[in-house]
Amino acid sequence: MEFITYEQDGFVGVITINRPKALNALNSQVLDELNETLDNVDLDTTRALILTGAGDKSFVAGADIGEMSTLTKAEGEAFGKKGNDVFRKLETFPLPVIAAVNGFALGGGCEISMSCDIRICSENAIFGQPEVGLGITPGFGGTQRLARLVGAGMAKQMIYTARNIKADEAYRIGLVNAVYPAEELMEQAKKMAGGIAANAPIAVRNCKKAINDGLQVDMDQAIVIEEKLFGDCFETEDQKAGMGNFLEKDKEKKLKVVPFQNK
Ligand code: DAK
Repeated sequence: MEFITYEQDGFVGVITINRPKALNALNSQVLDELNETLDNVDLDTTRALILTGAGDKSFVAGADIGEMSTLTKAEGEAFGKKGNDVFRKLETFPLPVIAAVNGFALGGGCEISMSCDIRICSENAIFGQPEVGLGITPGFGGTQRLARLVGAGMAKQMIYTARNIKADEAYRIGLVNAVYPAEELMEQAKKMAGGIAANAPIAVRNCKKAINDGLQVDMDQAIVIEEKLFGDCFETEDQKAGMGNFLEKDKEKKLKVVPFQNK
């Protein structure tokens, strides 16, 4: 692959968008390669993913403006679908995905980070949805995911004004969970991913599905979704070992990683 690198570090997979000359802007090839990378993640040996950008300046500076500038309506739609399909694949991926935002996260960059489960960023990170300044609306789910994450009022302000915000403001409005010095960002992302990977994988996957699916429906339906996914954990090795360790009061054993069981 030319623009995506994938490294496996224990149970954690690190996906890097690697097009630093264009500040990791998303062109069709990047989207295709990202799609293929996700398809190739080994779900038996991986428990969490980290998504980041190459270099120390940019996470993703948006969709590729050069490529988009000449699109016809039909091509624009096809490009939008390609992006939306990959972003949705990330959002519904069976493993948790942490966005380690190491610089610019503009337009499609902000949007791809919002397709991840959790966002942490470096102190030099800049978030924004500048699309209205380019004569378009956010096209990779920005109007929907930003409003769900930070509330409609704040999302509308960011999108209508096209004003970028710095890391501390992104933290204040709840767009990111934590801000770290740039040199600590990946270490902290790996620490968080490792913490997730130490827990029962089927339970973690089911939690992701319960939260995501439950947010799309009313509370009565959401509780039914949770019940099903809760029930689904029983009779797994993870559930037997996790509860058995507690009941045996074996602290050492309790702290051990529960053996992975794929379903
Ligand atoms: N696309 C293509 N190239 C980009 C780019 C981008 N988004 N952002 C940066 N680059 C390239 C620059 O052209 C430059 O290339 P060279 O001239 O060196 O060849 C190189 O990266 C370095 O950029 P700068 O020289 O500009 O670096 P600075 O530090 O001066 O400025 C910057 C950094 C991030 C402030 C600036 O590059 C900038 O404003 N970039 C554009 C940011 C932006 O507006 N992003 C949002 C793009 S719109 C849709 C689906 C999705 C979308 C739309 C429709 N459909 C459903 C159809 C999404 C839209 C967007 O994301």
